Amino acid sequence: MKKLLTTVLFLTAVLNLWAAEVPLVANISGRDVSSLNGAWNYIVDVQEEGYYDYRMKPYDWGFFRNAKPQKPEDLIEYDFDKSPTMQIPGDWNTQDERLFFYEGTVWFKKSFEWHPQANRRTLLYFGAVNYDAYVFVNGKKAGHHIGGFTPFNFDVTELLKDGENNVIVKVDNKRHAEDVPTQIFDWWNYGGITRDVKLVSVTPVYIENYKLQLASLEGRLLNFSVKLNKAEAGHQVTLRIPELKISKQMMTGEDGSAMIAMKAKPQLWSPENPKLYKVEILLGEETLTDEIGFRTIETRGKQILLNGEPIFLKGICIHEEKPNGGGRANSTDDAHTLLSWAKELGCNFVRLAHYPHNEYAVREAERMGILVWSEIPVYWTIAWTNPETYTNAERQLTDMIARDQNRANIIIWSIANETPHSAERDLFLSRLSKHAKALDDSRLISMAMEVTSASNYHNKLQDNMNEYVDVVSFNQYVGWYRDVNDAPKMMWEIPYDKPVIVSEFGGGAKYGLHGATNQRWTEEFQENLYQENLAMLDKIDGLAGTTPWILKDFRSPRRVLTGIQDYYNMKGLFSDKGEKKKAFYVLKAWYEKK
Ligand code: GCB
Repeated sequence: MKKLLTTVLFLTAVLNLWAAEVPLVANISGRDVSSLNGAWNYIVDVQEEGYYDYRMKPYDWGFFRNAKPQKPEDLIEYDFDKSPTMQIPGDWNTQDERLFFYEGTVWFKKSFEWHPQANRRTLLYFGAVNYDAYVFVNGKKAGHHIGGFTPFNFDVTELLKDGENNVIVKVDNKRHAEDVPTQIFDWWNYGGITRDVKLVSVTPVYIENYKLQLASLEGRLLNFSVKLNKAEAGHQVTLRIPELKISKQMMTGEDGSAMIAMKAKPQLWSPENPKLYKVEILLGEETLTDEIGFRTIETRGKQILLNGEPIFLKGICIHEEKPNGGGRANSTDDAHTLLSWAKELGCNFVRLAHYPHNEYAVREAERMGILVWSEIPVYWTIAWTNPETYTNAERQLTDMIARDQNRANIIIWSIANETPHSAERDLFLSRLSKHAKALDDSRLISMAMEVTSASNYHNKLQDNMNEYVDVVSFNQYVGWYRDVNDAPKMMWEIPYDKPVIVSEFGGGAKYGLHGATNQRWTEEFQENLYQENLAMLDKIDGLAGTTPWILKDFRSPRRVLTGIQDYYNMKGLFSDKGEKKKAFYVLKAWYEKK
């Protein structure tokens, strides 16, 4: 009897505690999901009272228990159900005035009905939480995740019950030197559950990820590979592309994956013809549907070739911020507005700075025929020698690629922005570059390098990371942070036989402020800066594209000049409200000639 009791107790403990982070499921929009978006209760917890006791030890009776008084004399000093609500997905800074500058901890709670189905498992998926998230389901820990811009999911099957359930998330967006990004950066540190939350219903064995690509133009060979969540042989997977009359079956091997190559003559995806094919992947009774485009991207000497033809990348940098001061962008509509502005400018390319943007943005760009540079927030002075910092950066890179590896429009994975030279940094970045190539050798690797100064107007790019990139990119602020009015005299030497992208240049202007061309912050100053910079760019040998800084003014805590910046970086070609500054027309005219 005693033994039985021990076994029962042991099993209960194991089952109760069993929840795990599992590798990311790709193509979330093609899955059987229930949304947990909407109103979530929240409690601002400056001192993390909900997590630590008064001796600063994590305690069992934290807010994640969602406790309620059982007797009149019970003391419980919080109540989610009496606390205010905010919309999820959404940042807290723009939904509660008190939280505009807040960086710290906020708890969120969502209650929902759930009816477990036999022979199905349930994953709890977050599109992104900035930055540090502890997730609890019905009072039990489901998992912990760091990194503010990539998705993650936990298998919470054993934590859910029939009827009412709750998810509680402790979100902390305090900055730390060893984080990715590090302590200082030039954008708003929007906190909260900033992207969709979903419950994903899957079969015990399910398709975790897949890759479908045009391998080469010659012979038009498509490569398909698929990976199940379990390393099990003998599962039949079917790939169908009805419009191409393709229907192929394959069996998984012992590692739970399968691969197949097939001949096909798809129309090629390009900015002029962003053709996507409906693709179905079947495993047992489950069908996963996606829309996939086929193209090739490669370099030849100093050229970038899309589908075998040289292309000039007419780009612009974009931050993931809603137009009109609305905080973090998180929908197809937001993406559509921003990308339409880029189109109006004449762009065929965007640099989604400085972190992976939401999946809606990447997919909308793909439908609109806009090529994408996607990057991780290895920005400025990262803790290069800290092994955990490296693991964190690599994890963000892995998840960015896992989420978006089937997007035809993504042509560049970027691993860093403006990082200071050192042997430690070279080691860190070279490892990231090798990791990206190992996961995906079908795209180009780049990073935004720096040339900080010139002697006698001669600028030379010298960076050991040259070996580890396919495209040499660099940011430069001639006319703004340096050498005002000297752009016409500048010469550039890029001693590498690789395509060159000027991944940033620009200057600030307040929409509607007019004056002389040498008066800072006027539209005329910015207009002149663009004229001079574009003439300078025309003299760079091997220039294959540019992404000026930036599409729209965006919030930044670094930008404190009252009356001009008011916490906005003003380098946008559009104001925050979508008004075009004069420099917009200069760049547009230049792109029309390219
Ligand atoms: C840069 C950074 C970017 C900044 C920009 C600026 O070099 O890459 O994140 O916002 O300059 O405006 O100073």
